[in-house]
Amino acid sequence: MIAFDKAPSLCRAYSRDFWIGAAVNPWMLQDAEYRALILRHFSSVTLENDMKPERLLDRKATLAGGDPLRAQMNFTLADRVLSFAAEYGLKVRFHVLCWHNQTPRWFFAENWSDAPDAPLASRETILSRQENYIRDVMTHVNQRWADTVYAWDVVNEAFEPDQNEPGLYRARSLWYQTLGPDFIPAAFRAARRYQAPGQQLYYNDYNAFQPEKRDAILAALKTLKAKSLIDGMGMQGHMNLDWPDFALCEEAIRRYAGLGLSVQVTELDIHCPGADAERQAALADRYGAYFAMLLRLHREGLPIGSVTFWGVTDRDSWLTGFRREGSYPLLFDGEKHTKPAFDAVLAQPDKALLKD
Ligand code: 9MR
Repeated sequence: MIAFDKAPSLCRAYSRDFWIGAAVNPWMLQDAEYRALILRHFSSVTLENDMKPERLLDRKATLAGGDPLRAQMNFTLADRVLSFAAEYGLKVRFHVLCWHNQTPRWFFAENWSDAPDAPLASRETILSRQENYIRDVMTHVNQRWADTVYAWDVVNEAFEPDQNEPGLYRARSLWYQTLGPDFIPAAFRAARRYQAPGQQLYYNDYNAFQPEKRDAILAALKTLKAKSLIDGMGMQGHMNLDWPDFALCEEAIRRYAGLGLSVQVTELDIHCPGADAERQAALADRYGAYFAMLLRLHREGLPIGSVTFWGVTDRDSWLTGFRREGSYPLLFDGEKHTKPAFDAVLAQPDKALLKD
């Protein structure tokens, strides 16, 4: 357990393999220690919340704009992080364009109404709003930061086996309710039009290793890939100490890559319900085994481009609030000291080298 600034750089240790990222929040960039930690150990960042539609969309400005098909956005916070990243040479994963969650209902309602029971707008209206939203966001970002953003989460979490919908589509999504399964190809078609050269378009989901869900995702991505609309699969990677079996993760990575897609781990964390030495040692073993697997696959030639942790320290992890029993899931503790899990992850590239 040493201070973050005494430890060898994590992203440098992985520089011949993949980018190592973290989900960050704009406030961290105002904090000298967080800034230093991020710049030392990570080569990629994702905004944890501030590029989501709920944060970008501005209803007042949309109403004032008077266009029923074109929403207005406020990019103040997103721009701040993008210009920080560009200044310091960090790469950015853009999260996220189309998601059922954290997109306000008014975006789907007739006349942009925010009444809870307002009728949903027509299919044609939503298709135009989707196209306009994707165009306006991507054009704004790419005007100044085309070289900084390397991947776009175009669609997130569209499948949900628990809802028994044909194709396992998430029935309760307002994207699905207004456009049906077409919302996915429509989103990717728009994103292809406005992406900058070199940027990759991703589908992103959690539990993407689970066979039933994996197969539903694979079926949809195969069609997208056949039309050259997609470049990669984002496997979020929210895991536990004893779940899932990494053999399932490996199998899934091979299947997605088998479609000709790149694979990124986009939201990695391993829920750990205690800060005690025993559980933190178990966490370290688990992270070590996971990165050993990723390195083995990468060195075998699988296109794994980046691995992003969902948070920076245990104190800022979403799991700390989400899990009633508390959680200590990341590589740095609340004091920004490295944990055994950090050492385990840091050690893997050298270990893999010995095996080469
Ligand atoms: O970490 C995010 C948390 O701060 C938000 O409250 C939450 C709300 O939906 O979203 C969290 O991030 C999610 C990500 O955007 C998509 N995959 C699951 C992540 C964890 O819930």
